Amino acid sequence: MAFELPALSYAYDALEPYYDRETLEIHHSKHHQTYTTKFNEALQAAGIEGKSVIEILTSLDSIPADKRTPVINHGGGYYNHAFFWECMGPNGGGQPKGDLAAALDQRFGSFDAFKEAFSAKAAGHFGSGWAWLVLDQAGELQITDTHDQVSPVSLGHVPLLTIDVWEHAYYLKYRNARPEWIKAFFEVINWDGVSQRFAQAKK
Ligand code: MN3
Repeated sequence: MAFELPALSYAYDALEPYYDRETLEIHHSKHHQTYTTKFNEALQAAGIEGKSVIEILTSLDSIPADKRTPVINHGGGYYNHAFFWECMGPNGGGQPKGDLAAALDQRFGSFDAFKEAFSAKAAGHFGSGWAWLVLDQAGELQITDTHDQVSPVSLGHVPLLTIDVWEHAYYLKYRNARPEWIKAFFEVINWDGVSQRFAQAKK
């Protein structure tokens, strides 16, 4: 059973003006579709079937070395983008509430301090990649970044929030101004979803 491009839970123009319709449509229907197609090709080449994407990304060592890189690149691209879409929503922005808000305050000092640190990680990432809020193997909140399409699940981390900082994610609207894209991203974060993942991971 081949992987399929996951549908968005909102319309292509639902995140305007922060994330413009044209960028979102191309990002989802072209970029994410290509990762999905090439992920299926990579799995076929490696003789992998019947596994979930999480199972695949957490057992990369079991893939023959000469077949592994396309699975990392396209499997990560498939998973990271599906995760990224869930991090945004039309009624997003603002600040988290409840346990997640308390945990961010405890770990980073305040929501504003978290926002500053996450934004700095995303802005400072060299080249293509992602910035993440994760729970590490010790269950601690960490701000991390990954290169290209490496996924935190392959590192034993539980992802809670991510921003795509590949140029394809923002160049049409924000051109080279990655910090403007990061600022806009905070206006569309679906904090309810982040809180649900945090609660689930803490169980
Ligand atoms: Mn992307």
